Amino acid sequence: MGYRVAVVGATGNVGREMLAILDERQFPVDEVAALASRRSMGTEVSFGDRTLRCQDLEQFDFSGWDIALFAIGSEATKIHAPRAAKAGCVVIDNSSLYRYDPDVPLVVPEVNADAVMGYSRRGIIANPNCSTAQMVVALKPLHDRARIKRVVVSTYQSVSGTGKEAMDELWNQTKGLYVPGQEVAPKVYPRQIAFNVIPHIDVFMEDGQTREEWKMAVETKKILDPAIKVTATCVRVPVFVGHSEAVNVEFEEFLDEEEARDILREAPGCMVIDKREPGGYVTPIECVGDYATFISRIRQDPTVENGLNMWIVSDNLRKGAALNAVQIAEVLGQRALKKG
Ligand code: 11C
Repeated sequence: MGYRVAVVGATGNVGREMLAILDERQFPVDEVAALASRRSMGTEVSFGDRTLRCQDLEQFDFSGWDIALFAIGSEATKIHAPRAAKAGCVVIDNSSLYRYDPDVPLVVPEVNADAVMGYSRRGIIANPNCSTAQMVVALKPLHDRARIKRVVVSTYQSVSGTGKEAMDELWNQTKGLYVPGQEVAPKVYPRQIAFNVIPHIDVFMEDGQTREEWKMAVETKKILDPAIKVTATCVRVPVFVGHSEAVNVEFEEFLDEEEARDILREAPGCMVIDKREPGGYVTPIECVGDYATFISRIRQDPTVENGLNMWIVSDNLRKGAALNAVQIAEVLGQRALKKG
């Protein structure tokens, strides 16, 4: 006996990945519903070798459904997630709407799987921001060994984090630069993204940081340890899929780079590719379609007492979103919503 699972936002970048990963990981389903806004009603999406026709989210009755994986904007989530939870369907939400609610667990299974049980408070579990998810997977085993005090992170985030329109903008702008008269003006982003980098993701806050930068700090505290200080600079780069992060970590205790490498090699969800030679590291292109969080360039930072530097790369649509959501569903299935 399997679960009845609804994927909400099934036509989007993340929704499609959710369907692909449910199938790849053979999540035990009896039935899958693909839900989308009315204008996508009837659109066909793939679920393994099957084709699902999208149903109208507005009209969908969640009664009798076990789990809903939400990958839509916060405004629509605000209406439909409580409606699903009230009908008894546990919501795993990829938006930022509930992440900071103390009654909603924010979960990365490799880090705080036990927190899943907090689902019972509101019937909702939140999925973190993509740049946070991959970072905490790598930080957790190192924190367990040497206690992290402070993290300084600079991100190199792909345009798929913004959505399909942004991917089209990068593609069309890049092509347009080579064809006189076909230049494409910035629309999704405030500056040209082709052959450029933009130090701005999400909205600006009063203190000058962006909300993406704020999220990385606040979410790391909620998932891993409230004592860890995080300062971030988040940058959009002309890459289609895969977020990269240059991470500087300061620990309470000394941690040798060799030991850090060994710890990360054994850690769940982590894959170390770290040869000190040209190409002996991971770039976003190699991580696309993979589940792992890749760690390269692990090295001592001699400018602080107990410092390490590293380079962390992952598929932002997978570990940063869809995979993490399906992993949460797996934990929920094992620990709470047992079937069969
Ligand atoms: C980006 N990290 O790359 C964002 C996308 O809070 O879930 C995900 C935003 C979020 O633009």
